[in-house]
Amino acid sequence: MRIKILFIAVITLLIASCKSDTSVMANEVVLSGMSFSPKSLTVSAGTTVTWSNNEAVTHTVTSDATLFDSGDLTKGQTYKYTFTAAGTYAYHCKYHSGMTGTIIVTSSTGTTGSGY
Ligand SMILES: [Cu+2]
Repeated sequence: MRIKILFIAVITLLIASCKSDTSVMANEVVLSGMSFSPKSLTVSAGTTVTWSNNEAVTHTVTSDATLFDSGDLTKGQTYKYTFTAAGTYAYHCKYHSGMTGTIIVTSSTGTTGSGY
């Protein structure tokens, strides 16, 4: 009986940790269904964005301006890039022309361009 209670406790803990994991991964783009999800992601400067390939198709995360390139990402592989400057960064998958995405980086100070 004691083991049963322990088992339930462990399961509850596992479910709780899974839930907290999903909320932490806010700066993540998932590659699935032949698209980037979310297609457009807004982060503040200094943020590291993680791309995760969730399907059995090889994709790449390639900057339109050749700023970054993940190379081939097979299922389960991830790629990280840290955006240090504000701006709009368009990227695509070099294998699938319909796969495009945008990372919008806002100034980390929160100011919206006061003319400086
Ligand atoms: Cu692709």
